[in-house]
Amino acid sequence: MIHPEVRETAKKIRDLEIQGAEDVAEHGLRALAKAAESLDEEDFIKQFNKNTEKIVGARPTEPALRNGVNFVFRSIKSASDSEDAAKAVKKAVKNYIESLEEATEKIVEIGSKRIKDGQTIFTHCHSNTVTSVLKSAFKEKDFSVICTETRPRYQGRITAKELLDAGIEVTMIVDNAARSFINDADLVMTGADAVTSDGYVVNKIGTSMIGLAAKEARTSFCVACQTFKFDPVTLMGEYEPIEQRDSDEVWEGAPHNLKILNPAFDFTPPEYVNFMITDEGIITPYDTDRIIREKYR
Ligand code: RUB
Repeated sequence: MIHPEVRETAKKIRDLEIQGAEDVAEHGLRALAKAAESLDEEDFIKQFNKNTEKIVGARPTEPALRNGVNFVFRSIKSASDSEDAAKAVKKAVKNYIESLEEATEKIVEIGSKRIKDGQTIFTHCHSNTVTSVLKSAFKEKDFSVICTETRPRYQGRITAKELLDAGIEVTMIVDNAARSFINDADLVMTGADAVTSDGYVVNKIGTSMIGLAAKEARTSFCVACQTFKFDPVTLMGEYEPIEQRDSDEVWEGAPHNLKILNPAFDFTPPEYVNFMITDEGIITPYDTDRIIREKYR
């Protein structure tokens, strides 16, 4: 049985009411902890599995959530009964979320030092990690932000509102104007949903085009991201899945014979990324392989 909390959270995640990899992981795991409290004693593992599949399936390109789910599963291995297992789930979820939040705090501390007075920072989509870095930096420094609108779901508007509310000057551009404004920026900062063992950064569709423009314009490009988003399965040869979303997001009522493709994310190659701001400090995408081996094996 799928627990109502899991069903509802999975829907909110799929509909982007809950968005950004960190929030997806936190809400998804909290729903699983809630579900664990009332699962059938006899069939606990089977039912818990079904509930995790529902949450993880809501957005397949989210290793921070998947790594969290694996962490939770490891914690229930030695549970003697369903009550014990539910307690273990709750504790593991709490520990994982705390670690994720601590990682974000470290990134905020390190990342805000990278921003200087008078700079213009360019960002894409809405990353809680990036906006947290920017809001923290703004307490001591004065700078402005260019943000894309981020078609088709306009998450750039979330970024714009959040930064404006913090008092930061924000200019919004359409995604296609990225090349025209990249020279006005001192630094591009994006978040990430996943990072593969060979250093490819998976983030909102359009990130790789901005990375390419930044490389050509010699504008520094960085990614603010928790190492919890590094995907261990990519070390074992698996491809990072890219979520394909509904064509209605691109054109509702489009001609029926028109094929519309709507991938949610793309891969930015490591050579476009100057540095990454992580809970392990400033690294390059080429460090991903080492960190995955240390953290997940
Ligand atoms: C959001 C997006 C964000 C990452 C990181 O895409 O690409 O940059 O998820 O976010 P969507 P955070 O709106 O489709 O979820 O730093 O908050 O984890």
